[in-house]
Amino acid sequence: MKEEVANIKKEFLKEIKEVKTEQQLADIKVKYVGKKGKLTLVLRSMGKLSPEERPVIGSLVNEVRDEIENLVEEKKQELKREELQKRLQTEDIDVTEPSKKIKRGSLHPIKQVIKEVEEVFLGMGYEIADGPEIEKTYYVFDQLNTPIDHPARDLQDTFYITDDVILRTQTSSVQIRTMENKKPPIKIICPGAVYRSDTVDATHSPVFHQIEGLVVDKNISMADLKGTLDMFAKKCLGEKTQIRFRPHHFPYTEPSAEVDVSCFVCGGKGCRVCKQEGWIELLGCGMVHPKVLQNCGIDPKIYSGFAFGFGVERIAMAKYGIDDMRLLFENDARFLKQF
Ligand code: 2NM
Repeated sequence: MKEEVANIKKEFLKEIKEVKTEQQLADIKVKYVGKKGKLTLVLRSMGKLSPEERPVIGSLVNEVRDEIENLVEEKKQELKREELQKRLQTEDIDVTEPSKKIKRGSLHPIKQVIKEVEEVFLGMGYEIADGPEIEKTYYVFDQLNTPIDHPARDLQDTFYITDDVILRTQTSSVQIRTMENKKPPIKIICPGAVYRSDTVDATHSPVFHQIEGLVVDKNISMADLKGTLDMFAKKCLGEKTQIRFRPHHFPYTEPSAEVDVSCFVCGGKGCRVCKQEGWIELLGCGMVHPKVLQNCGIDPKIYSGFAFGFGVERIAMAKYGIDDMRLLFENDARFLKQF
């Protein structure tokens, strides 16, 4: 049996010399030391041997098996080196070849408008604030001086989670939280998603985006509000843009106004975008109601403030000439690619 093992080893050494590929190497390994390999079969047939011979042959077989496994591993490394050498000689890389063009996405038009507006207000010394979209009615209605029977609180208009937790219908809750936590001077804008129980159509969506602004300090007047909004309109919509104020009512501001801008498409002559009016409704605003300041622990005898808010989708639609709000939420790449 010793001789048999020696022959197997000899045969193996001859065969491994001829090996050219990793597959051949793997086959040889199986042939000699695999489950049904030649050497393994010797080990299996050891039952025939005498008890004295068994350990001698056993350790010989183990020795040869280790040797074979080592040689296979060495050969494997050798083949790998040869393969690499071959590739280094045959493949050359043209480092001057232009790389594949990466397809770059772009910001969603809503995000683009938000960023532009943020830039303008950052330039005027404002900070950007945000807060939760799931919000307590306390922050969205109570603190904003909205009466208990006000239609804005209606189940028809607002998504209620519980009696006193809702999806925020405006971002003013962020401004309440800021006023409660920080002493004036306060100069913030709050961009973010808001939710209203509206049916989807060309001009409505149950989720849309708002930007609200708030300034609270000593001696803040309506003149500051007007100057700020005039600057904002000119920076965002063009230097020729004019604004006009129309009286309005909000529970949280007094006086309150709606602000229109001269049409930034036709300049005021009348066109499709402004529906021949020459003016486009831009936002709502007013002087923060003394009760709201008081609610937040700010003394209205010392401080005053202004606030404003607008819907981002409406502005984006006017700015980019989009006639259906649904396009902004469908996320069809063919549409989005245009901006
Ligand atoms: C608007 C219009 C007018 C507003 C008021 C406040 C606060 F918290 F200071 F009272 N935040 N936002 C406000 C005022 C929002 O959006 C159309």
